[in-house]
Amino acid sequence: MSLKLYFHPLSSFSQKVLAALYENDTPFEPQVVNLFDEDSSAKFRRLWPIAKIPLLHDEAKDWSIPESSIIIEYLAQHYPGPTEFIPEDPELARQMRFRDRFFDLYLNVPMQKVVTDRLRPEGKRDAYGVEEAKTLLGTALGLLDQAMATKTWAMGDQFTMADCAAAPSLFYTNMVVPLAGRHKHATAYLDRLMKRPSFARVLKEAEPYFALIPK
Ligand SMILES: N[C@@H](CCC(=O)N[C@@H](CS)C(=O)NCC(=O)O)C(=O)O
Repeated sequence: MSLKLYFHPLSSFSQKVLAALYENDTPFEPQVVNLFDEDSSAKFRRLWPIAKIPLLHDEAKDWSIPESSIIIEYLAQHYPGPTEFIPEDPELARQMRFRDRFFDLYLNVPMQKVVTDRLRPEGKRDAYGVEEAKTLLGTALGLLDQAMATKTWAMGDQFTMADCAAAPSLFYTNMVVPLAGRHKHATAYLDRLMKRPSFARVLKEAEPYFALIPK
C-alpha cells in the first residue's frame, strides 16, 4: 500500500486527516504512534524530528508529508475522490483555507492547551495560559456560532477540508467549554459533523481510548 499514516486515534490533528481519508475511502496503512511511549516516540522522531502527529508517508514517491492541512491538500492533489476538500474556485479556496486555519489555531490549539495542562506535573501547570486559552475558545465559538447560523458546512453546502478541521476541534472543545445552551448553531454543526459517516467512524475508533483523556 502506498500511503502510511503515522497517527494516534485520540489525537485531534490525526482525526482531521483520518476524516479526510475516510471521506474518500482512500486506502492507507495505519501506523499508530504513542508519543507517551519512549520507544514508539524515538522511532517516530527519527522520521519527523518535530515529532508531531499526523505524518503521511507516500511510498510511491518516497515523500513524507507533515502538517494536517498539507496532508489533506496532498490527498486532494494526488489521491482525489468524490469529496473535494479544496474548492476549485481560487477565491472560495482562499476562504476555505481561512476557515481551516480558524479551526486549527483558535479552537484546536487552545483546546489542546487546556487539556494538556492537566497532564503537567503539580507545580508546573500554567493557570494563566489556560485562562487565556479558554478566553480565546469563547471568542472563537461566538464567531463560529454567528458564521454557522445559515450554513450546513463551513463553506455552505460543500464539505471541505475546513469541516475535517472543525470536527475534532469542536468535539474536544465541547469537552472543555460545553457548547449546549450558549452556542446553538455551533452545537447543531457539531451534531452534523458527528453524524457524518467519515467522522462517526473516527470517533468509533477513538472510543476505546477515551478513558485516557485527562479530566
Ligand atoms: N500543526 C500540526 C499540529 C499537530 C499536533 O499538534 N499534533 C499533536 C497531537 S494532536 C502532537 O503531536 N502533540 C505532541 C507534542 O506536541 O509533543 C498539524 O496540523 O498537524
